[in-house]
Amino acid sequence: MFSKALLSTAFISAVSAHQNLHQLWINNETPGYQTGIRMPPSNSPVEDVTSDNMACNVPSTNGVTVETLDANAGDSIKVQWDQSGHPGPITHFLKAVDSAATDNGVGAGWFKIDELNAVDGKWANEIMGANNMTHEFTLPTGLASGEYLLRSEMLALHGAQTLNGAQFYIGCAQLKVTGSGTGTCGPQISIPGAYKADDENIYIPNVYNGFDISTFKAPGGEVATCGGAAPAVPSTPQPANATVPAVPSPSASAVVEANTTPVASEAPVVSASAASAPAGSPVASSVPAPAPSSGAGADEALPTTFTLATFIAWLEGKAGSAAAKARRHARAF
Ligand SMILES: [Cu+2]
Repeated sequence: MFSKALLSTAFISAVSAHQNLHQLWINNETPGYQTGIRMPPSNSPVEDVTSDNMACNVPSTNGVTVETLDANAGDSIKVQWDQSGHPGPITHFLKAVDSAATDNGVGAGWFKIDELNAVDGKWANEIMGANNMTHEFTLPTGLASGEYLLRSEMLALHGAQTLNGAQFYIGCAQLKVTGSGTGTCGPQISIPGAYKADDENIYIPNVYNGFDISTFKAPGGEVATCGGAAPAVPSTPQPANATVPAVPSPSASAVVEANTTPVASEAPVVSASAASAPAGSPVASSVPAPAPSSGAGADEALPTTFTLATFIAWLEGKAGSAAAKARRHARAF
């Protein structure tokens, strides 16, 4: 059983955590806090998957003022995000660019190099939470030399039961890579473009009602291979004890926008269990599927057995219909 104290801590961190990527390490050495990263003007999410901001978040920092970091193909990269209890996966993408300092990242050429969804009932954010909000992966060994944008994406699904309710937290770092690869990496996707609001891994009507997180696969397609080399192997997550960091990151107190979330019942019903297709790939479209036989219940019932992540999600749903929605749409300005 979870203790009451733990639950309330979890609840607080779950509902108060907008987030940014704020630091990275290359082979365990960091250039410093926020160094090499284009920091957006706020820690608010992007929710319109068709927005150019899906590439590298809302532009604020001029990339020219951001240091472009040296790295080698095959290096380990560790990212650290602000504390977050928002349930969902983390993914990483690269895009070869002429200039990491000036390219805005919008459009084709992105390829996925890392993905962590859920392991043993714990979402990536929860696994990271037990590791000081860090996640580690490696740059593909087959990368060609050149400049790249590194895109870190944490997808928060606590609002995914409504269309356009999923939240994308995005941070881009600037890399200059030395590598021996000669080809390109693929499959490649366009951002924006590859994600659709009603993709089955973005719009999940039953996210609070029977959704099996073990079936979830993050948007963006398959992890790429480079020049025939094997794909980078994501680091082995270490789901430690379900320690929930007690200090939520300060989130900007905010002006609340009117929430005009579309009514879910007007949207296509997508079966989450039909998640076998490479979701989020450019060609993937939503798969209309029969409504789950579990019935029409719009009520969000907590299952008799549940994980902490499920409980947090359920709490948010409850906290939520009004307050949490307003909160999650809150903007710093
Ligand atoms: Cu948030």
